[in-house]
Amino acid sequence: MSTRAIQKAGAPGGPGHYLTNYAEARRTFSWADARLALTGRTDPTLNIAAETVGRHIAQGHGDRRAVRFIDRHWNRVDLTYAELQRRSWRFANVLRTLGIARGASVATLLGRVPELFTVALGTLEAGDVLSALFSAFGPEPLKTRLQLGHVQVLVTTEAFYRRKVAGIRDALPELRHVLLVRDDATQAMPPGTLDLAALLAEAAESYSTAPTRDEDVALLHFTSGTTGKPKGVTLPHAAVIAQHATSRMVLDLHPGETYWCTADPGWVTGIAYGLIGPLACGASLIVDREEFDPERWYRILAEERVQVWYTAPTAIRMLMKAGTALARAQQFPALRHMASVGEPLNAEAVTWGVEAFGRPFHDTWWQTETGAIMIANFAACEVLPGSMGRAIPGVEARVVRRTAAGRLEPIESADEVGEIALRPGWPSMFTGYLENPERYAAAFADGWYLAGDLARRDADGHFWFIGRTDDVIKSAGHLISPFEIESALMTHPAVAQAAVIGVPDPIAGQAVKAFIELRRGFTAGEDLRSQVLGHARRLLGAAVAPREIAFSDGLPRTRSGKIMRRLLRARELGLPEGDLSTLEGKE
Ligand code: 6R9
Repeated sequence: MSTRAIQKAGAPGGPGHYLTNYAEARRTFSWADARLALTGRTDPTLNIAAETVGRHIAQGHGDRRAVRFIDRHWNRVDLTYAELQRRSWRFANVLRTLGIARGASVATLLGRVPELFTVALGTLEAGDVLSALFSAFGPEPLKTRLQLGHVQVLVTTEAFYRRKVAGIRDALPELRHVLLVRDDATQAMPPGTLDLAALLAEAAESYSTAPTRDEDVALLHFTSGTTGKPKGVTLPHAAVIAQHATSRMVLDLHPGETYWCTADPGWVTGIAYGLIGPLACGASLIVDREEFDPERWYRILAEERVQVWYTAPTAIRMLMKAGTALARAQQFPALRHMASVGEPLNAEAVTWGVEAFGRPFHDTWWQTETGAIMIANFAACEVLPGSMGRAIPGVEARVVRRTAAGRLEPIESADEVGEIALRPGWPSMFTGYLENPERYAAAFADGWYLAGDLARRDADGHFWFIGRTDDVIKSAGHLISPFEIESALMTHPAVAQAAVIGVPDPIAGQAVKAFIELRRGFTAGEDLRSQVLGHARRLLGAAVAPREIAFSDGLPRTRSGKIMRRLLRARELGLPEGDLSTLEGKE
């Protein structure tokens, strides 16, 4: 735990850090001030779209570049803040013309394309709820989420529609409209769809922003649990206050700076820090439409003169694997701050940053439920490689244990592992799990929100990640529910029972491994393995389907017949099986 701290010099010639003295920032920070710094008002109304885009136009920065999209052929498309506003207003009008009422759910199933920004901001302008879905999902997880979210409008591409949505459309009676980004305008539209570009072209270009209140739901993100369906996490419009404040305090992002968040919009980071937070800061965003490629990424960092970069451990480890020389072949004089999120950032990855870029990666911790970064290594502070950092100003975070009397109490010693607990009261905290108040209530006890992550906390308040309290898998930064994968596997006629665990993977952190028991009459073998794997990929999408399938004669079960994933994992990893009370976890 006592990895050597990386001391840092200030950023020569760069802007001063927003947070220079941690202790003082904790003493003086208030969410009321953070709100005022964003909106300039104290009344409890605000709208994310107005605070991220409209505000800069009102302040005379409409001509500033808001986003630059880079495509496969290195063509760049730039949108100014003013253009973003015009497009989002048009989309808000499209929703009204289609008869969509305020508060309805609008989902996107899109890659990192300009239309994503139009639809996301337009939906928020209109006071509707944005749900950005992961475009690598297959039809099954999409169906579950579109149903759970009562989604009325889906915006997707023609290709995604044909491949993933057309086949489940009958199961989505609440889905009123599907709007398509067209690949080929000469082809006929699939039945039951509308052309997004045509609707935007006909729509009026001005819109009066919906007067949403702080607590009105703005965003719906799906996250995974151990059992049952995914959880629909609702975040309020006030989330922008915390996303803005942390984009400044943690990402140290200044107006006009070039910023690159590599997260996909289908996960919470891609919306909170790939769109809302940095736009609220008045930054200039880089969006790469392509998938990961080391040379491409270095070229983007160098040519675009990226100043602040927010990425993830899996990507960093892939860059490390491609070799330090590749990074060193380029110069990154503009790059002044690098941060990471989503999975444990190993100490080697932090220090590799120094080797390759002359500066460490700054780990940050948060969750869909917290809506914004909660624990972080700050730009102006020394970095302890392997530590997630300290609680942000405005948030009290501890690790807690349960006393014999059943109460939660903070642990004072770094020697003891406990669960991360946060005192509620920050503006981006989730307002509920959709239609699951019991699960929401269960996340709170004794005045704490319990995050479901295990950690140690040292005397200076640095958090060191240990693991999760549940069986949820984090692979390449994506939160994956074992239950959802098991359910999909069990729809194959040969599969009687399935159990899914995460196994260590040097790059992705964890990889998904499935164990299956066969029905009578089926024989284990390579043929069947690839059939079941193909079936899982078709239903789930390759990004979340198991990487490995093993046949099992008898999966370990509790007396009540529940599969013991923890025991399975202990056996797989060669860990002691003895203490089954801990292996069982707290399902
Ligand atoms: C933002 C995001 C949340 C879970 C979280 C934890 C893991 C996130 C981490 C980290 C170790 C970090 N996690 N950041 N683990 N170190 N710096 O990722 O949200 O998809 O909801 O996942 O991810 O387990 O509880 P989400």
